[in-house]
Amino acid sequence: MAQISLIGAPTDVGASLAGCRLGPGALRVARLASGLRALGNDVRDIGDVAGPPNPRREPVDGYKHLPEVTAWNHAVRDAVAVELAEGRLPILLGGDHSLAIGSISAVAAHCRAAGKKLLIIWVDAHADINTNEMTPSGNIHGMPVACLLGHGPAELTGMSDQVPAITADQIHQVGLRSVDPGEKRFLAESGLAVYDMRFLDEVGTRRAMTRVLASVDAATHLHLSLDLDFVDPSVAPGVGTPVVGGPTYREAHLVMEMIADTGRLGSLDIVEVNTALDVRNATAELAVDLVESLFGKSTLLRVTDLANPPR
Ligand code: HAR
Ligand code: MN
Ligand code: MN
Ligand code: MN
Repeated sequence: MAQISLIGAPTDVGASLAGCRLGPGALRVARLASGLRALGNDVRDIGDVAGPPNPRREPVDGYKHLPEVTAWNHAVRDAVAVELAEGRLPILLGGDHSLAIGSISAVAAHCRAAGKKLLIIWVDAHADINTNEMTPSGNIHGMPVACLLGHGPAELTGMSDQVPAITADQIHQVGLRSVDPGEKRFLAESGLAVYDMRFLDEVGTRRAMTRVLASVDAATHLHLSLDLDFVDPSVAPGVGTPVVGGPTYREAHLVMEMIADTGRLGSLDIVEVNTALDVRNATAELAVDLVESLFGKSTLLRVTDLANPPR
């Protein structure tokens, strides 16, 4: 059981298409809070943080909406830091994936202060490791991993208590199938652990996740950054940048279930749910289903339930 805080960040300033600014509302309508409460968690919804509207301008120096992305990330960073300091487990409701800069910057600072070992599982169709020189779009939701590793504008790389906020060995990426040419080079050079779709196909989701989670121990704080475009678009249509060839409903659930089994989840981002492109809120409902599995929902009693079986 966890003390969970929901933090909404209704913005799409980092994305190409408008619409994921409605993500927090869609996740609430899909009953995220009550789903988590039904699993025995204490859930506090702190509401939405505030930030500037989407100016819909062209990129400047390779960055679209840098001042606006910076403002939203400051708000997210501060809100996540407050909840972590109170011993709670923050769930960021995005919003686009650029918000992971603020959220993970807060988590990284918290882990250093608390002497915890941080491992980030970045579950996504995309690598999100572009820089302003490599980006094909200028969209900052394609850049958060680079910023967290210290490659980006000072406004975004300097959001934690140190630069870089994290090192490459602290992040494992799962589900990638759309990686830009510059990103491929960057990934190879940085030595970041990538479990792409081919790897998941050849090795299988279970064995891949066993490797992803191999270093997790009692001192580990796991942060899951869950971009809903990770899941195949036939299951998750409500995302701004869908890519065919993703995990099925069940494969995505197994990823969540195996993370749940570690008992080490400390923070979570749920991002890129675009209601304007969704079908009857299916992608928000999928997100809630996945999060329930992430917090231990299972078909059968688990070993950990047996000491205290539910009635
Ligand atoms: N790689 C492309 C770009 O940088 C597309 C990035 C899309 N990003 C997200 N988040 N939806 O993963 O523009
Ligand atoms: Mn992403
Ligand atoms: Mn993505
Ligand atoms: Mn449901």
